Amino acid sequence: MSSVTTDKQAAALDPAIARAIKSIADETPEQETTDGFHLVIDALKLNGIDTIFGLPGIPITDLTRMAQAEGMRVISFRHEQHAGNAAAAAGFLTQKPGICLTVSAPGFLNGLTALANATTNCFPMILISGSSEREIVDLQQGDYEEMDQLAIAKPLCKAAFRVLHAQDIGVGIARAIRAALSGRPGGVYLDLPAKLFSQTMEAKAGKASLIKVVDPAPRQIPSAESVKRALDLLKGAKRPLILLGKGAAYAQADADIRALVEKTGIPYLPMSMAKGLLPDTHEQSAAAARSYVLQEADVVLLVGARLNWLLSHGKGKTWGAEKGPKKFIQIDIAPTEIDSNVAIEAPVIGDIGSCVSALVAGLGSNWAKPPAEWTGAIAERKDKNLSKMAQTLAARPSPMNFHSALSVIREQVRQRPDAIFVNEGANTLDFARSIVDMYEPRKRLDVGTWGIMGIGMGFSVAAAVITGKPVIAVEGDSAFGFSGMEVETICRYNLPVCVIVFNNNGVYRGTDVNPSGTPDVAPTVFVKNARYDKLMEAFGGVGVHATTADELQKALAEAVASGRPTLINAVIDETAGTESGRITSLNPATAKKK
Ligand code: ADP
Ligand code: TPW
Repeated sequence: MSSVTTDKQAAALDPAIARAIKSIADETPEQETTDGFHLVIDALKLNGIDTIFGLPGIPITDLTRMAQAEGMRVISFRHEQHAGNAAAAAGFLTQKPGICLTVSAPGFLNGLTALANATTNCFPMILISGSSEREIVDLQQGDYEEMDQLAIAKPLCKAAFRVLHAQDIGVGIARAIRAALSGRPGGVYLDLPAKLFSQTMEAKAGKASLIKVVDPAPRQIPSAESVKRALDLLKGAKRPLILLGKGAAYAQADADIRALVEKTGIPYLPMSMAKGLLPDTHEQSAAAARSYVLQEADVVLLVGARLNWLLSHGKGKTWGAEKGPKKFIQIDIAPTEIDSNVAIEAPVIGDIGSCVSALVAGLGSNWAKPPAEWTGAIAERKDKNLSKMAQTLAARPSPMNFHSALSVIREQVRQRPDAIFVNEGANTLDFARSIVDMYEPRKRLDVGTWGIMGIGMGFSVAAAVITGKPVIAVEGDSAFGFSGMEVETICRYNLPVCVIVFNNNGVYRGTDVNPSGTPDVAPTVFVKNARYDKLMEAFGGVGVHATTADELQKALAEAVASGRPTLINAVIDETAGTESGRITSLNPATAKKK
């Protein structure tokens, strides 16, 4: 328990804070007291949270200083959205809520996109923002950075709380942790008005007011009937398929999932952030025959994956609708997810670990693996597609295209399967997802459910800070621009992050022309031949300008081996991409033409 009267701590602080602390202490000389600042820090530490991602300013600058003095890791960003994204990624990787700390109104709003995105992705995080005085905000009297933050945050996250009294900080943080982690994980907003931080209370009572959250994500055992229903359906399938989503990656039930796949012998498809739960080179992976298995499967077992737009809502041509309806089994912790898009024949509600192990236990010794006709047909398509892909990857065009650049990165990831792979862009994302194999769980972080640009540097910082492993961030040049300034953060903390910018001079491509003839360039076009590598050099990192696959390979290998912050400006043919990558059909103009 920290206390405002501890001399050692006071000495570690800025002299101004130390003076303030001393004056508070002088007022109550006999009693050891604590304050709002320390209660927040102690409550987080009590719950095993040792890292804060944030950006200082009134009223939380001192909180970041004190947290550091109290032994917490404080990672300070250049923009709150990236601190928020880092917190979300930390939540996904660790099953502990990632903490993002911001100032009021504008800082809060900057963090809010990340909070909403975390909630959409089912990642646990807590956005803690300082806020103005309630009395002034509620009467709209124009306080410094006035905003009713709690009201604004509420519809965009899983839960939102405000703490007004120091003695309630323990409860506030406990509720935030529980809300973020229990059931379907998500983002939580915690509003801490400036006045709260300087409130004092007796240290012993303060300590007693804190709560160590017990079992914040309790196992949720599926009902025996639901497991039986699912197994019966799976047993009767002629062309079964398992679909693994990022919920399965989050759940850290890796051994159970592997057992389910291998004992059933059922082919599986990983969604992008579930890649590596089993190595992408696994013989049961049907990723290289994706369209075939989605169309042909008769029974599909979804494990922590939603039938949202990323899976064409479970219907239509992608799912071979003309060949008759499919039957779905869905494992999810959120009962209301079931039937959200199509009828689910066999819902299995519970945590993935419990559900999957119950299914495995129910397989019995005489489980019949899927018919060879099905697995053989998949293998045939896979072989054909993989050998076609191998040919494309072997080509060395000049300038580089997405494939030749990614073939080099694919090889590096094969050599360092423990590296974290961060990925955003349109073509850069779509091609990397299918070309770069992942070998270990939770090594791929990307644009997620929204397909949002701007996660790149925040996710990279979190991945490096949390795991200490090399990070390889493969970024479209547009995508990189959303968080590019955080290369300074990467340099400041000397993180082992290698950013590779696929520079094709624009959004999707660099070839659009302004049809009007006025001097402005087209909306999708950037400054040609930009040198993103110089940005990393500006902060003391390594910048490399790579125009060939060999140059890219050498620079990447050096970056991974040295662990030095590196940015490789990989020059990609500006004609190589397609509009919106693989989701061209979602563009209104394209859709109308169809
Ligand atoms: P993807 O985009 O990879 O298809 P989604 O984000 O759509 O994955 O789906 C993840 C699903 O996993 C969500 O419906 C969520 O409720 C579920 N989920 C998350 N964690 C768990 C867990 N521990 N146990 C069961 N389901 C979970
Ligand atoms: C927050 C819309 C989707 S993909 C993309 C944008 C702007 C960039 C594509 O160009 P990039 O990649 O990165 O150069 P590439 O490989 O095709 O050359 N704002 C937000 N999120 C999204 N998704 C967009 C805009 C978009």
